[in-house]
Amino acid sequence: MKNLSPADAAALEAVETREWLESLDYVLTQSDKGRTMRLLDALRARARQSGVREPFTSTTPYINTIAPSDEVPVPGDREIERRIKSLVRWNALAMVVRANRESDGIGGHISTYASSATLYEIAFNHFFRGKDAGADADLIYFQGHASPGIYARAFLEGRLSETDLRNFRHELRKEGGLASYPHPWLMPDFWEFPTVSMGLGPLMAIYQARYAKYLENRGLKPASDQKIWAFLGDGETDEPEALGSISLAAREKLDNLIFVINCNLQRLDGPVRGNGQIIQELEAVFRGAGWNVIKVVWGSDWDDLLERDTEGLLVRRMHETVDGEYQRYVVEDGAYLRKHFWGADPRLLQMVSHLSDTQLKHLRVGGHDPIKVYNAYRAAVTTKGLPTVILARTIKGYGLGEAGEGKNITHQQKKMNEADLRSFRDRFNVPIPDDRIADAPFYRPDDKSAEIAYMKERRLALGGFVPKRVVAAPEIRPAMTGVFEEFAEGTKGRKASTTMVFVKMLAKLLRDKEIGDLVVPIVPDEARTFGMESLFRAVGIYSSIGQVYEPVDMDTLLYYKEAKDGQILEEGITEAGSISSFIAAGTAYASQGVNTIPFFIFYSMFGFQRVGDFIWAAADARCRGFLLGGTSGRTTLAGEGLQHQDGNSHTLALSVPTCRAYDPAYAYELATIVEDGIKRMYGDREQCFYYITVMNEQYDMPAMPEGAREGIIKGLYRFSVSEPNPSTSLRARAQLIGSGAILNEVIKAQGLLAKYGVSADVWSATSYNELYRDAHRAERWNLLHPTEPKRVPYVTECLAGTNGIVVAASDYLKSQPDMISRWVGRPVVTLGTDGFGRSEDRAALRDFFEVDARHIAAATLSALHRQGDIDAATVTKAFKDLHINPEKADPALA
Ligand SMILES: Cc1ncc(C[n+]2csc(CCOP(=O)(O)OP(=O)(O)O)c2C)c(N)n1
Ligand SMILES: [Mg+2]
Repeated sequence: MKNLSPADAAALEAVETREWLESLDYVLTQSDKGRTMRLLDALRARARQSGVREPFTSTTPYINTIAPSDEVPVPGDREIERRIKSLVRWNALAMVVRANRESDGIGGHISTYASSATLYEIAFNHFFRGKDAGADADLIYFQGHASPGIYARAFLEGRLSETDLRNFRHELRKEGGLASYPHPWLMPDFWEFPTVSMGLGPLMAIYQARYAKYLENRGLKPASDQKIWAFLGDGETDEPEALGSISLAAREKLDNLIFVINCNLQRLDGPVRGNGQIIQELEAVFRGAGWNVIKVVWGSDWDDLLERDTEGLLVRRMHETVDGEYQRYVVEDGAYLRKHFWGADPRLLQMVSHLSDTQLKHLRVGGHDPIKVYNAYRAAVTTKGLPTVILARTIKGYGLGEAGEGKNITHQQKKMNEADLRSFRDRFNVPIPDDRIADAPFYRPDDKSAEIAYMKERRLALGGFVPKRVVAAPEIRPAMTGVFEEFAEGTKGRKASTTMVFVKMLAKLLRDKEIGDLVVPIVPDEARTFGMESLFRAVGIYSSIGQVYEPVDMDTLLYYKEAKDGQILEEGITEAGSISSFIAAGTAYASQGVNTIPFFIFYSMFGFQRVGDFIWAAADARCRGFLLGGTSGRTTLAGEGLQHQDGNSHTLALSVPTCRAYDPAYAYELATIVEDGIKRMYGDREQCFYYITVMNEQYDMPAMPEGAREGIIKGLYRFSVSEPNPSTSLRARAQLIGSGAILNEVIKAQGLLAKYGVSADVWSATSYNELYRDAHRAERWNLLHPTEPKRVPYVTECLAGTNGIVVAASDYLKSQPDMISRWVGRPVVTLGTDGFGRSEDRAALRDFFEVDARHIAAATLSALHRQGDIDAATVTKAFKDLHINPEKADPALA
């Protein structure tokens, strides 16, 4: 061969290739696929022995994974299904077009659903199981931007009215409207899972699937055939959250999980991988992670061409064509395709010589072919032992033609003129007469029509309509006797941290007869940090396969016990994964019908500011449970420095409307909050979840003062009163407010101030956020009811009968105490920890941030002097005694 001319060598190679392929075909027809595999293995081994080094490949050829010979026909009536799909398409488009005609710029998306209609319709008619399927009911994460299609189907099903559709993106209209995207907060009977912040859906779906297995393995849910479906965009997979945990899904053998990636090759601005192939790239990533990958690239029209591709030319051409070119072929005509795709090789041109340009143009891609999609789903739902991803090639804006199909502007296309509408109608055969087309009217055939009857019949057979959100779990009113009482007594001289108290409380809750089983501790590899290792042995760490090794600490009391029915979700170092488990557990009262109560404890700095978008989605999803920000407090977490010391999270928590955030100092405060929280969320069904910061500083926990309960929950109560000093004027008084570990500094400051003749009461502010919300509620009510007696904010009520300057110190941003200053009725001096943390011990940190007892006392005296309540000599002396350096750098920017 070496001496041959290039042309002869190529010809010889072609002959050789053909002979080999014919041999392979022979084996394929004569024996089974196993024989073929063995033969290929033998060839590979021989080549290796002779020094052939195959390049590593994690992909398969750019063709469908399922061979046509393995396909089954789609059951049911294809013609009716096609008509239904066309009607859904039309109404989805009309909804967006009309919304934008009425209010320019209101938004909405046509192209996403246009590309995924077949992916959804096949699932709706044949796969998705509704709530009536009980434990088998599927959980479905719809692609956020496909919502118009989901609404349009619900309209045809008779679940949404024409008014609802007209009020798409007009939620505030009198009759109500439809939310832009899947938001359970806004449509609690419809949407189950928020998905529109890209990347969150796929990650939450993985942990949802894992949580379903957890519930089954722990006996909290019957074994089922439930599937968790996540529909996502190909562009969305660039979000790290989308692919970040796919290895977990394979490791956990989540065969209840199906990803459907709508590979329309485009995102918002342009192609996802213009210079490459997103389908191949995703295949490599998912295969490498151990998923079952099903590529649905080509429609049935291509089967015959591929069958005739005896030399592998077409497959090679498919493989070498980049996505940017594929996108171009969508917008160009058949002649262009013939020239540029098929024209690459005369033999390819020959292969399609029997097809007209129009036929060439209309060779369908896989994601628009019901047979291909049906067979992919069929394979997915029967796959055992591993998760499945379906990579479906579609066309963005399918059917929009000139108005946007495959164009780079298509994602944003929301307006269509009469001609555009007419051609869309013609393409999908929607029975709207010419004289009405310009209005883009909604269209719903009569209830008795074959289409509507068919849709309903199919959904009935599959367990009812989807999406549908149902709260299936009963309300519970646990007595929790013996769980919280001891914390009201304090530690009687023994030192403890609020973290230790929390862990003890959690251990008792886990043993509670009524709700012990429902408690779900979640931790991202910080259990030892929080002193939770005693729980390992007590309730076990969840492992879907139990423990197949003898742990290194087997002979110790607190060994690392993994068990199939283990209760702790030890997630490893993933706050994003852990919060996804939290969301699955905290919404299980609806999605799985089980009232699980999650307690997710994490390094507080890596909570709100790291996974804040998930926490927002948790609120949207109507999540319940407890988030515990551990090692919190900018000056309370010693040593760890700038990235670890949290002074921010309460401010971030304020932004989440249903999040009740608390910064307790003492055991009884924490106990009161947790007990109240469980009752509120699971008994009263209040729609909220908790964020509680707990600290690692150890100190004596006092007994609960009489009558403190209500104040603890509302956010403020008086901890101690000191009588006015008879030797000074009555005005030399102060009301000192502290929270978290800084409360102890405030109490010390109370003692320091006494030396300067200032008597001070001490208050514990367990939640500035709650005080602020309460005050605004009252203020708003007053504003709207100008002639009625005023409502008094709780914080005003608390401080109304008191005297003296108000000084509030926090281990968080000064904005926390600042939030109540408007309602106190007199100036408030606020101390807080604005700025970057430092690696130091607590004393140095509190000096640096000016929140220790000395600075609290000095701030009080300084303010008292300014308002004329103490003289200059006293404050000057105090500054000297307390070693206050007035020229010290401002920690806010140091
Ligand atoms: C976190 C996040 N970033 C940005 C957006 C804005 N956005 C909405 S859709 C979109 C493009 C979607 O492309 P793709 O995932 O491929 O979905 P397709 O519409 O093509 O099916 C973008 C950038 C978002 N919704 N969420
Ligand atoms: Mg896309």
